[in-house]
Amino acid sequence: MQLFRNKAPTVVHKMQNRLIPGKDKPWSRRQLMKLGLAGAGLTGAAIAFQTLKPGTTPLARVPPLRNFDGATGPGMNPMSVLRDFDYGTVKRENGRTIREFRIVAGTSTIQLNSAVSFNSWNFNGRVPGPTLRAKAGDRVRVLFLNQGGHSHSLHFHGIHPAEVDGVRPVSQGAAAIYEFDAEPFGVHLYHCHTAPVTRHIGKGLYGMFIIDPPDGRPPADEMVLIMAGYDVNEDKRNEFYAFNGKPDYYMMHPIPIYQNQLIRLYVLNMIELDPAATFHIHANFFRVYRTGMSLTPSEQSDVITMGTADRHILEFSYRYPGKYMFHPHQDAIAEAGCMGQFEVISQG
Ligand SMILES: [Cu+2]
Repeated sequence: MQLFRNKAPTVVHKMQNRLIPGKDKPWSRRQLMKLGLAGAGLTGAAIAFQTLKPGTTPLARVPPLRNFDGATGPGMNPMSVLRDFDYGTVKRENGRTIREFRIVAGTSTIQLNSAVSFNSWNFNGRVPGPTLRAKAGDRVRVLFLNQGGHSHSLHFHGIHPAEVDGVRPVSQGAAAIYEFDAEPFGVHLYHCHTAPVTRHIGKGLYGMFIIDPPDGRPPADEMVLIMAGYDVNEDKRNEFYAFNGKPDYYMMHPIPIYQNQLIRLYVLNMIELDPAATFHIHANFFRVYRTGMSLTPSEQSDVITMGTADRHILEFSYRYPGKYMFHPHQDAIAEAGCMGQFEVISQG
């Protein structure tokens, strides 16, 4: 068993793009010039970066991941997406915490099954994009570089001024900075908002944006599940569905969790072209924190209906060891790839 500190950057996100320096290093003035960002409010020098220190948070028990195949292409592994939280690089400016994220739009191929590959448009080489995580009241600064084959943008959900709402296309090779306060706390999302938006999201340009409450949440084994669809023949219908990018992945590779351990799921429905999807777990009930905007649950259920862009925190623990499926209760969606299972490991 491994112990992971809750609310800490346990996994270092590996940037796929060489233009972008490691997250602990500042962008040099030269790199900023190259990206067209110099003079846009950033001073390349005198930026002291530091990694978020986890502090003295209690511990949650998280099973180690056994060997899982990485055959889905670089950055396209749902198991590495699952518990990967990008806390950005943190620095202080005028007494405030600034959390800086780097997002690069690009293209790469996802193998949906042994026969079908899909030319994705994505953020940082992965579908879904990185799960960005801040604390309520932080200042969020997102450095966006478009290296994709089309114009793209970054539109965040949350409360912010119009000029950083991300509906203005950023052309190929260009960069933009989006800066705003992290509010309100909850589970949010970001996605490309360049028309036709359905196509840009359907190609893979979306990710989760978590704003933690000021005092955090109780320790838990936290994970992200994002539902999405793939319209591979462009007939305005989804032929495939997936959790975290890859159809049926968690059926073939069950998610290990411990018996009686509090699980905190951050669930987002990013399925375009279908009006809604449900989310159901087997042999259990979850507590629902709608949009993650409360510290007390509003209801309990074993199935919840989510329109496109709906997202919630679902908490539960499994009493008995064994394998338990989770999936939308619309079986046509589940059987086309949006299905997975937990493997509950005995604590006896
Ligand atoms: Cu786009």
